[in-house]
Amino acid sequence: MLPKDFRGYLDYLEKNGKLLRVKKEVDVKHELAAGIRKVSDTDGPALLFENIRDYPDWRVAGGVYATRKLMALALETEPDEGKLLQRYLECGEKRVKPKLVPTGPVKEIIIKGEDIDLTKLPVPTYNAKDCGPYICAGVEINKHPETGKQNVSICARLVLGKDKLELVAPAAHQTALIVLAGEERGQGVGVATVLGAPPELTIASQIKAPMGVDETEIAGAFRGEPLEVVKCETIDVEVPAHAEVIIEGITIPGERVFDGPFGEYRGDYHAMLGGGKREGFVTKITAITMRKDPIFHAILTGMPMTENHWLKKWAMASDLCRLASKVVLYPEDIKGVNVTEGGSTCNAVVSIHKRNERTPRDIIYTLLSSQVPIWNVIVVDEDVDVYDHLDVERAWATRVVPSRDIYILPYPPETTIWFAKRWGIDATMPLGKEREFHLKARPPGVDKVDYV
Ligand SMILES: [Mn+2]
Repeated sequence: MLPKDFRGYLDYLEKNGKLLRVKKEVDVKHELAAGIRKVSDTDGPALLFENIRDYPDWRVAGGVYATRKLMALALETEPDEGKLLQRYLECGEKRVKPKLVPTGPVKEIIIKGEDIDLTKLPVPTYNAKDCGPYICAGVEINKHPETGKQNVSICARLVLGKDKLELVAPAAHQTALIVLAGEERGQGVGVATVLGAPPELTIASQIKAPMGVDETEIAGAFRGEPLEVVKCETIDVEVPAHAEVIIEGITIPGERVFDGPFGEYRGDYHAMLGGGKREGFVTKITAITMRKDPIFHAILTGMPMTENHWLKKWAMASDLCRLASKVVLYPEDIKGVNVTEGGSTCNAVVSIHKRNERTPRDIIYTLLSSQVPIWNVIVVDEDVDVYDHLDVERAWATRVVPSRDIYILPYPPETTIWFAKRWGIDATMPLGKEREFHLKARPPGVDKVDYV
């Protein structure tokens, strides 16, 4: 079982040779992010920055989930695509309720009222054109004002001043629905931002569980025992007792801010409303609680692959696998699902055992119409390895008749370009006699060659 707290987890990474302590002084503006970018591109290790310019009391961890191997350590499995997906498929269905404890290390320091000052936190500015410092590794926990059910997600949060944070929650996301449900009643909604969360909570936050499911229960499933939680000081939310920092805040009903540019997971600065700007909610910070020698957590996004993409990859693939399984008569006909690394988590490949010609179309429409934010789906036959980019490309290069096999979903009226990018490719072989012409040509007996 993994250590209970984030710093214990960093020690565990160090013991496994996957953590580098950085003694060199770095600036929160661009320099932290540059280090995380480098290890994201060179297969690790994770970084613990111990010397942050102007923030002597802080350390900053980054790149903690920046590679497949680091993800495998956090998920307690091997860095094998199939095994990683299997962990998500299993744990995503299980629920282990959190355990409320009276207090925990995250309450060692409690800051309230006039003493709250977000500028005292080492919040990084990441990509070159970003408009300001963003908290990106915060796991956001809030409660639906009607049902009282908690929701867990990760939202980008631009620092707007000493005691104000933006909350970026796109309209269709559960967090936005919860904030809007509060506004309908004229109420703010309490939002806790967890920094240095136990790994299983960060991982579980990326699963698109149905509205009303508290993802701290999925975190418990990944952990194999309940997540220990404490009550917040100023809002009705329960947060991990062993986190590094909790920022408590309340949304201000009706108040909005436009942010951007911000380097997003698609690898560009485009915001959802276009023009490089997007609308976000605003929260007033009501308390900050933290450990005595706190570790700030930074997560980089931008060009794939970063930890943002790794954290989403199998969470999304497992959600898509469940959806695709419902399209076919035999769930085992879904042979593989991959959210591809070059696609910035916008593209998926699904391999199937095809029994009739309409199944690829049905899978394409189902997945593209779901809550999982993907733009393109390629369906391939079971002889294609969804994790092998060469194999997938060969399938769509050789098995597709464009006028027949490309599906473009209609552009919904009165929407942004975001929702227009929905299309799919049926790259499966036609059933029947033609099939033999498309089989992979290989000489027999390659496995018996013993002279080389
Ligand atoms: Mn949710």
